[in-house]
Amino acid sequence: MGRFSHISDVHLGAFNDPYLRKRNIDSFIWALEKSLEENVDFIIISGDLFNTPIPDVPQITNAIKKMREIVERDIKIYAIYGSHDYSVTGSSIYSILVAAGIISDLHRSRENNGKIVLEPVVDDKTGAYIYGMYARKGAMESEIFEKITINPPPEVFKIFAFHSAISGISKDMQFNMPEIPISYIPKNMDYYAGGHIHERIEMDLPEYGKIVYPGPLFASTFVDLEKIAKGGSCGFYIVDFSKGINKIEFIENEIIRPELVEINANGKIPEEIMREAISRIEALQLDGRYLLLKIWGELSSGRTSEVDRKKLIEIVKKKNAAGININVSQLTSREFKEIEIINRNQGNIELEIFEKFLKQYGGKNESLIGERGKNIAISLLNLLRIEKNDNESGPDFKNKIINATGKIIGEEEWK
Ligand SMILES: [Mn+2]
Repeated sequence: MGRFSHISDVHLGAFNDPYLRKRNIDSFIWALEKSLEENVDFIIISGDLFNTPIPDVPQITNAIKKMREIVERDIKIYAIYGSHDYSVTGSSIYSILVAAGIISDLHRSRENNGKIVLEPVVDDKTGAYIYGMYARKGAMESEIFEKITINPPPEVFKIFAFHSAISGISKDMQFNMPEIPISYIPKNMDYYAGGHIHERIEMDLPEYGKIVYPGPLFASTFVDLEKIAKGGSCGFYIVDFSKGINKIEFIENEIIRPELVEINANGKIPEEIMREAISRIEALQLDGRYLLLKIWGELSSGRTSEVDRKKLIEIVKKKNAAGININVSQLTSREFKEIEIINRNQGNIELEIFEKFLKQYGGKNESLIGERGKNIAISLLNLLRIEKNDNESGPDFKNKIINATGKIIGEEEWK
């Protein structure tokens, strides 16, 4: 008999807005306390515990303290790297927590004849066999996924933790990231602890088993918040098992339910948008509530910047709202098409450019073309974005970048 919590996509450190940032961290502390109250034997976090490899440290200190408290009560926190936790330079809070013994990283592997054999972590309290497969940015883990093999004894309770979208089952609509074919996923597990997809999915798959994505514990983007505002749920799972699963329960996180105002801007001018936004905000009871304002569509004339966000924020403040988040990422203008480019997601523009460029590239080096070439290009670009830390020496920084470059390109190809 055993019981565990399955938490995913926490994204600690997400949001610039202090109100949302605190709700995000409080959600994690709540989930840990709830797990303690429910007497779980262990906790699994299936990736994206952090929003960036090194989030703002003072902001996350309370979350780390709570994790330590849990571990001191002899409850293990098992986890895998999510696409947001990992840094090619190896500098991440996640890796520090592993080194400090607060997180038990689940990914254990060894190579055998071109295969990658995943080794289990056997939970000492329950005897559960837990396997973990990490994620990398842009689903670069898929190359390794293809080669993994698992040989568990038949009689044990088996969990497979991963942080990837699976084709045909779970699509990453929000970040538009590549998917892993289901054939790469090891069969015959009792529980698949999924992460990465910001959507709650629970399904039984023949030959596999129970596949569960809790979705985000709270939220890390406007889209996540929008889903909650529209009545969607966020939270985590508590699972009871013996030889197989006995019970699965979703614990809903009710920390906030934002109010959503959506304005269709098609064929309107900025003054009309402002008038509509103000009258709709004025009609709301906003005391202590958080407002999401989404303005989308194509303005018939004028610039998107003429939608006066400062003024809207002032109005919402006067109504004692907890805050406001204005989203104009899908607002364009017929007159000023260039604005459309500015509003498009930066990552998508980069991907598009690399894709186009790779099609023109006439080189023979196979590792530099196709998906792999694209992944290498994106990873190198991300690497070059990293700035030197205040306390880091020049040569240390240089070595870190050179080593990471070697890892991205593949050491052999350097020689
Ligand atoms: Mn995530």
